[in-house]
Amino acid sequence: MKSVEKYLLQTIRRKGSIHLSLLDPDRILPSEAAQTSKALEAAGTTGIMIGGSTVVSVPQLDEVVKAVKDEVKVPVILFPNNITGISQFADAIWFMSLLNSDNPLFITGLQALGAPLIKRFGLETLSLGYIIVDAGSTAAYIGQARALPRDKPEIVASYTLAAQYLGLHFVYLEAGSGAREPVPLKMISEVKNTIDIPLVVGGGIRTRFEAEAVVKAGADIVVTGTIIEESGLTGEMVEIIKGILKMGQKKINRLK
Ligand code: 1GP
Repeated sequence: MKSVEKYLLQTIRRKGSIHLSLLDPDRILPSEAAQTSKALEAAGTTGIMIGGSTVVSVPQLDEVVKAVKDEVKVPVILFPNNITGISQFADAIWFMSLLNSDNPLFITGLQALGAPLIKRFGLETLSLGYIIVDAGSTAAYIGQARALPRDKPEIVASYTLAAQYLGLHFVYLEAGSGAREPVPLKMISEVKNTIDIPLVVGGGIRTRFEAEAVVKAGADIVVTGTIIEESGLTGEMVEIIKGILKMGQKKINRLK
């Protein structure tokens, strides 16, 4: 198995659940990204994801990735929304398919366009079935995602099981960056009870209470982005990481 994937799986096994930080290269200067990442690493984040719904400039993305790489030991993982989200300087890339898109471009098309470049750069790929739950989000609009009823968790669970059977290694339930509320807890637990591969949950998580609830419902990896931009590293961000690690530890204790 490749190294970033191994590290993520081992850390989930050791800590019960982990936090990944998302930085948008269009909204942060390289020096700020480096300092923020350093502080997030000290607070206990397991990795830095870099990506946004636009990525206006690839050179800017490269500068942010390089600056963060120079500052932290945790892996830097690209979270692309397009082929412009690929940087040769990262450790790995979420190689994702937007499973509930109505447009094949987002299911296999952009993947085919980006794959040769990823190979040329030698980037480690982390295969990911991506599902956008909230139809009102920017990500859903751009990715032409078909709305999934929030009160029908079994539909989302079927998509995630299909992802597992297709051989994808991770599944991501996305409420959308800055979403009013996180992915419904019932949906998370239904998915967790259906699949065996690690479950990533993100979008709209702004408090420790919400982060802990998401882990309790079954998330193995919790992603936050907006809260880092909004309040930097003050109080709540550190509390969110603490909460995720605390709930993870509880999971581990229960298994003993
Ligand atoms: C977005 O799930 C991530 O792709 C993070 O969402 O910005 O709402 O934390 P937030």
